[in-house]
Formats: sequence, C-alpha cells, structure tokens
Amino acid sequence: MERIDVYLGLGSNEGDRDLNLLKAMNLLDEAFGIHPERISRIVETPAWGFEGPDFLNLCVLYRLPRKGDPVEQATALLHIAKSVEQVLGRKAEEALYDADGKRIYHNRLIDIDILLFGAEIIHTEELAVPHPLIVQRDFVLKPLKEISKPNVREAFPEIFA
Ligand code: PH2
Ligand code: MG
Ligand code: MG
Repeated sequence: MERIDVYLGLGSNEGDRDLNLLKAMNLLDEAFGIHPERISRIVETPAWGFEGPDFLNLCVLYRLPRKGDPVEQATALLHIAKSVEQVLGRKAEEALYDADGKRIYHNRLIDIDILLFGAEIIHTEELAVPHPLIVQRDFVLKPLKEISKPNVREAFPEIFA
C-alpha cells in the first residue's frame, strides 16, 4: 500500500498542556487507526504573536495510506484535526485580524496544524501546505527537523536549509 508521510504540529498553552497533547495524539491515533511513526521531543516556548502563557509544542509523523486526490485527502485530514480540537474543548473561533492585518491569536487548549503532507504543495481557501509560517517559528521548525525524513528535506530545502 502506498503511504504518505504527514507531519503535524501540536501546541497547547492552556490547562494541563502535557495531557492536552497526549489526548490529542490518542484521538488522532484513533481516527487514523495507527500510531505515529515518529514523535519529537516537547519544546516549551513563550506565546509567539500574542500575550499568553507559554506553549508546549511537538511534531508527529503519521504514515497514512494514500487515498485518492491529495488535496481532498489533506482537507479531510484538516477536518479530522479540527474535530479533535473541538472534542478536547477548543472553541471554533473565526480568524481575527488587527488593523494592520496581523492575525490575532488566543490561548488554546490544543492546536493541531498540518505542517507537511508528503511533498505536496496545497493552496486552497481552507488550507496551505507546507504550513506557511514553519520557517518563522522555531517552536515548529525545531521539532519538525528532529523527526523529518530525507525525502521532505530534499523536497523543501527552503524549510530545512
Ligand atoms: N501558535 C500560535 C501562535 N503562537 N506560540 C507558540 N509558542 N506556540 C504555538 O504553537 C503558537 C504560538 C498560533 O497557532
Ligand atoms: Mg497553529
Ligand atoms: Mg491551527
């Protein structure tokens, strides 16, 4: 069976942060029917882009069976990630922006982002993959580098330079 390496970034800065990450991984395992192939270490960093408690972040790699069109599969995955966020108690907020067009962030019990979907490049209204802010964010880049495989490092030299 053909598989695709999917890298997800998880973060939490509210409540029992370790437990939130663990619960999220358990729910993702359940949804996918497999465990991650790799899990990075946890990094603890200040809230980036807003005032709030420190975050715990980590990255996971799932080798998912490839199913049909990559854009459709990645979008379905996004919806799974969002439903896990909601099961864990995150409210569905709309994306807010300040007067300068800068994103306004909130504390979050759990955030699950699709960082890489194999070597696919996806731009839809809902989804941008590779995640456009990876290189600006050490709390994503460091754990992602830790678990990344040569094929994605070769596909995205601008990220893994
Ligand atoms: N996520 C954000 C905004 N700021 N800061 C840290 N340290 N970690 C995050 O995961 C994070 C953030 C929006 O998703
Ligand atoms: Mg995020
Ligand atoms: Mg998110």
